[in-house]
Amino acid sequence: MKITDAKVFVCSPGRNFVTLKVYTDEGVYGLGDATLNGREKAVVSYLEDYILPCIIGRNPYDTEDIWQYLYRGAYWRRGPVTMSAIAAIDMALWDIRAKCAGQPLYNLLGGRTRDRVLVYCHANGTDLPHTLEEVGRYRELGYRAIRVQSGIPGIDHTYGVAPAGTKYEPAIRAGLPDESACWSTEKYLAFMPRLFQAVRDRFGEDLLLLHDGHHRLTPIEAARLGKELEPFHLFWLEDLVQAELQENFRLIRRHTTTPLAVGEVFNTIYDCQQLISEQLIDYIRMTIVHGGGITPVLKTAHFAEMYMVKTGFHGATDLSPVTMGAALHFDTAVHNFGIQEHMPHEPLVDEVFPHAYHYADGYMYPGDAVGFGVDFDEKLAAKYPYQRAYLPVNRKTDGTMWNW
Ligand code: EZ4
Ligand code: CO
Repeated sequence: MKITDAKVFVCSPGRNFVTLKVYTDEGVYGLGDATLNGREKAVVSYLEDYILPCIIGRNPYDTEDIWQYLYRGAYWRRGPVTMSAIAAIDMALWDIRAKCAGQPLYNLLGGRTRDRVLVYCHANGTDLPHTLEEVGRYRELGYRAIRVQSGIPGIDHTYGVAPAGTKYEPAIRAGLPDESACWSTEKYLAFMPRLFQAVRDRFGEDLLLLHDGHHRLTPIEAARLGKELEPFHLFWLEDLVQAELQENFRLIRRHTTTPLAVGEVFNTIYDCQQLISEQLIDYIRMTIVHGGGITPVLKTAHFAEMYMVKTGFHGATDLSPVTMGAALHFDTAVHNFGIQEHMPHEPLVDEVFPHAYHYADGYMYPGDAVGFGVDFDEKLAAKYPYQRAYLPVNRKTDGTMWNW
């Protein structure tokens, strides 16, 4: 079998997605997601100008050699643009392999190790009463695991919380980044124990509770937060600190038993090998699209399994249904799966990417279609051209630039 052609599609059915389609001489095609939120066109160029010409004529079964060729052969390694582009190719080739075998992808990755995939949703409110209302609403929808984010008294606009009457969405279609987010560590740390106390008082111990700190604390502040939230038994605290320095986590770990998750911005095993081998985290979030594809993320998961670190894949709306489909097959097959983030796409996105996976009663199911079970409606997608969009940026209350 040979790769005969490959095309990149950029569409914006409510938000931007970059989708790769790889064609073969046997009429089977594969899909890959290449979306890098806020930097979409850099990946398009990486694919079209540099990678695609190198894979035409290759045997699509050679996923290992093609991955190594794209990773090693570029000389310049790693980074989100490079790794998202390589990921798209790798995903498409695994999709082709599974379709040619007439099998759902999970049967090529180890088969079923579970019947269903535990997911967590996002509840966010402008203030504490609104957040409690949202947690209650998601609990009614059947979710067992809920990420709780709340507006903080004294801070106008914080991460993960949408302005009243809108939905949280991690990119804004506009000319320039939104600079309205603002940050005060003191106010945040003072509020968090009150928030989780209120959630446990209202809903009891059964719900699995998660929270995303979005890289804003120093290690000692993160240690304090983990310690103070221990009575509320969180499922995890995510991205408390920026993670360029893996040693950061030694200090946090020394002080708290609250489980830690990190890695949605990671691109290779080298971003987390120390975190995993020193058992400084409990969940690794690097997922297929930003982690270079199925080939390397499978190796990372197997490495993590040795250290009892579980997967907890990123699954925000900026990861397309192609990634979600591939991730759900992966989640079904690997033994050390922990949880999967689920931030449902808008109905129009689901129409552009028809898929076999579904949500029911707190879990997701990959479906039994061949490949990832995700398709792409090119005609419908063409009606929604690319629109420039940025993630917001964040400053401290005195104007200092900080992590969003
Ligand atoms: O900020 O997907 O856990 N989820 C997150 C997301 C990320 C966005 C970045 O594009 O942190 O909201
Ligand atoms: Co996050």
